[in-house]
Amino acid sequence: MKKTLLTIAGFDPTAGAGTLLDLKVFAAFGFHGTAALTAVTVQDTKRVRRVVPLPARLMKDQVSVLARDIDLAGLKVGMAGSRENLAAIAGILGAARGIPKVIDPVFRSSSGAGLLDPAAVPEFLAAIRGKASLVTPNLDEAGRLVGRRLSDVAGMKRAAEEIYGLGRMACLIKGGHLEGDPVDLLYDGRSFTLFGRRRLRKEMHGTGCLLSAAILAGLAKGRSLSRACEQASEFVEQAIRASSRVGRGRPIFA
Ligand code: PXL
Repeated sequence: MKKTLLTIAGFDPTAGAGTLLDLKVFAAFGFHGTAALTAVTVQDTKRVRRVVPLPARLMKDQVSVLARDIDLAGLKVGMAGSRENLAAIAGILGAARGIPKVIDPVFRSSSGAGLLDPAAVPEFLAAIRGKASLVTPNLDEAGRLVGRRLSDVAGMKRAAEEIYGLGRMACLIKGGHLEGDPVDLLYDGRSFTLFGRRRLRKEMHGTGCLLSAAILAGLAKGRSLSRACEQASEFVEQAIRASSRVGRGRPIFA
């Protein structure tokens, strides 16, 4: 029987990010993908125009009814959309024991739209503390979690230790916005692993969603955290190379 993964995230009509993208990644790794929506966005491949969070109760019911029927092999959380949804997500994570759980903190879209109130950072941490296998902030999101700007690998290392301490969970800080070649940094509470890549000339929408979905798939296949991160990083690099411009904005995984 095919194993099933769940993404709890937002709806991007272009399918370049959010739930629609996650389902494609799960399928690419041989899983059946399911999705519970946190919010609906109005956007094209250029920018986000509107974000409407769904009622927390509706989000929670989608997950609880699904999880009573289908045994999930893992779940990921992307854009939460609202503080009420964060509180409901805390309950969902607490109930989903013994499976990999990857949290991608989505605070803002790369085109600049706010996807979660910046003042909700403490609630974000409270919701995931001790309940996730891995959290995957980018440089900006990791900076918000520790309360200072990050600009180099030494700063990322200190931040990863702090985030581990805040939440008792492994942390992969994505260095795609570092100057020069990008370096992702994994800290699992004991040691650091660096994943370096050459900077590609191409920019793609949805790389954060793609990476966290691919890591979840690797973990659900039983891979170690560092192996799952390494393979997901290679998957993202291939996806960027293969991405296409389906509209008038940035290329997506299509
Ligand atoms: O890439 C961040 C992101 C995640 N989820 C949804 C989005 C976006 C960015 O636009 O719309 C639903």
